[in-house]
Amino acid sequence: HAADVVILGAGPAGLVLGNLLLAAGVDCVILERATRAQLTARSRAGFLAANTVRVLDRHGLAEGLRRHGKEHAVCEFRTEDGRFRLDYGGLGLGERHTVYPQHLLVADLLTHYQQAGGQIRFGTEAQAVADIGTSRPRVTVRESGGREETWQARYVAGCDGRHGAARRSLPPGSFRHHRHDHGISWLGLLAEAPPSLDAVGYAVHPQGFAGHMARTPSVTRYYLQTERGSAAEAWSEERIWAELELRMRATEHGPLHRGPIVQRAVVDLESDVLEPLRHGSLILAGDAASLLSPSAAKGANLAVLEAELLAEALVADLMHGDGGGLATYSERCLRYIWRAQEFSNWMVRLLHTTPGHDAGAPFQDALRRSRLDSLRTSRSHQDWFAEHYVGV
Ligand code: RFL
Repeated sequence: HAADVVILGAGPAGLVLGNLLLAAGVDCVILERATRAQLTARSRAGFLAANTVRVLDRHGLAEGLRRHGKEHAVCEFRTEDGRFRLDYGGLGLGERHTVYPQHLLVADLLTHYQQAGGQIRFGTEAQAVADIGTSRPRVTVRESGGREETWQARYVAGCDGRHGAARRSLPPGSFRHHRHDHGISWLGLLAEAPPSLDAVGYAVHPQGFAGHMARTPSVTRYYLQTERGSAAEAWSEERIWAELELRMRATEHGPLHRGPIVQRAVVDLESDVLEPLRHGSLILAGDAASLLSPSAAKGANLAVLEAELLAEALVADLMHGDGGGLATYSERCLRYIWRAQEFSNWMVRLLHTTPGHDAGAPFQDALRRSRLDSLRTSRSHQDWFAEHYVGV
């Protein structure tokens, strides 16, 4: 098998890239480990930044989110010092989020790609990418039936996430792997219940962080900070709601709309960056390039931004013989990646109390409280927050 560009992974990065290459007439194929049903049922992100919507709009990929997404521009902080709301749509650059569940976006992108005649192989797991130092890289794959095959390409786009084959295929010593474990874990929950407030809710509590994010009129995402290593199954529905109500201070600020918990999974807050993003004919985008802690909802947004940059660079190279875009792709993406990492890291420190057994904990905790106080009262701090919160 052969294609000019072999794309590994059909998440937001791989599918945006595939759609853009296809529209420009580039011969490409997407190889995806999951089945179509698995792919379009995986509920993850929901907050799309203004720039993400602009990118999707520019390429005619925003019809579903324009029709069913909801604009969102307010967040509410609940702390030991009371609560305050930031109407971030009226601050900073005046940009808003569009709330549209990631699995619906993935389904839209997939439908668009296939209707345009795009090639995709489901149930096809990339094992390794070889010969990346040449202009004929090869991808070995295993199909769900166990059959092994090889794809030959001019370029391979590694959009297969953090545990994919692209990362594994990088020659040791050829890249820097910056890693940070925040030492914090969240229990990510999906409740079949309408949102409880008309804002994103961030609750800072001595028992730990709790978060509230609307998804659709009947589904809401909640987060509960939990002990590292604790099992999601250890949380009964009763315990989840009791803990959410306690941390979100429901007695003071109003009850939560309860409903069945339909998904629960523990996420360790970790961040990493692989530098550089290009290794000869293998190029990384999305979570394969950099993982962000979910604290600031940046991952899917960066994936879309990088996919557009990569598509432009590949089209220039393959259609016009201009390799300039590919030469600077890594450097340009890394600027966005580190800005997003910086803001996500700031959010982690804003939202979590420091564990009490740490000797510096009371000092760090006082700083966090002061940081929130500044955000509550300083217009310039609020403008800074809004610009980085919605932007990528
Ligand atoms: P994806 O979406 O993980 O897609 C990678 C695809 O590659 C496939 N794959 C392989 N295919 C072939 N061969 C292999 N060897 C393969 N290995 C893997 C996988 O099956 C998959 O289909 O990566 P991509 O495209 O880079 O997109 C990244 C985003 O999915 C991710 O950053 C976001 O979901 C992060 N994130 C959020 N981002 C936001 O921008 N806003 C949010 O509100 C938000 N909320 C979240 C999130 C991530 C979460 N989790 C899962 C930690 C909430 C949560 C709970």
